[in-house]
Amino acid sequence: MNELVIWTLDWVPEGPRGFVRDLRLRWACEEAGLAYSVRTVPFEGRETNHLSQQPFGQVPFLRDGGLEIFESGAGLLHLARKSESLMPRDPAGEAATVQWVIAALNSIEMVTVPWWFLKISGQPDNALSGWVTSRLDQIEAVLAGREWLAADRFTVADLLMADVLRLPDVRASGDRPATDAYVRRVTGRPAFLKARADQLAHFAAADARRAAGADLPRSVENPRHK
Ligand SMILES: N[C@@H](CCC(=O)N[C@@H](CS)C(=O)NCC(=O)O)C(=O)O
Repeated sequence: MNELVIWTLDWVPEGPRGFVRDLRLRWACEEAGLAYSVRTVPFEGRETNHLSQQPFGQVPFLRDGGLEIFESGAGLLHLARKSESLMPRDPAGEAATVQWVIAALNSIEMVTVPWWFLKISGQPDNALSGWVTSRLDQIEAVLAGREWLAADRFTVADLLMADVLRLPDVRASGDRPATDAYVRRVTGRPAFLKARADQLAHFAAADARRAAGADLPRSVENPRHK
């Protein structure tokens, strides 16, 4: 059976909860109504304990039958090929969706993540601040003129762009009303709310098991799509 399996960490500290990137894949599966389960690799030793599945020691990665795919963007595009709800089937709509998926990763997140990392490492005004401001202003100008990034409808490009833009430090970095409205609109979708709640529940359950001294499970069935 070609069961979709999303891999994440068995536990993380409070800070990243609700933002661990398995949420992107959960969210896409929820949008598309695809059945999936969630399995885990240990947080302790993550740098080396799953390098055969994710060569950078990170999560998420996805299994689909005999296929294993790492990088959340690659996983999203794989899921988008399974469901028109995530990506239109006409060539123009598909090209626009892929283009904005890459833009979210390579033109926005590529700047915001290192900026954020320097910020939380004690350099709030770091060398990347100007670059972040300019990229966020540019995407603000795009979003001021349209509701969705591609094909005049929700696509996986919106899922990813909103996930990149919703980071609290990014949201707090300036007054950008179109971006705020966009992030609210996209993250108000029931599929996002369910994916986020499920991720939070997953880590809360891990807290409870750790407190009880029990082993953390490697597999968590998704209750909705079993
Ligand atoms: N480019 C990767 C980034 C993955 C990533 O940053 N994963 C984080 C969780 S959201 C992680 O595994 N962090 C643990 C670590 O780097 O040690 C992707 O999009 O999949």
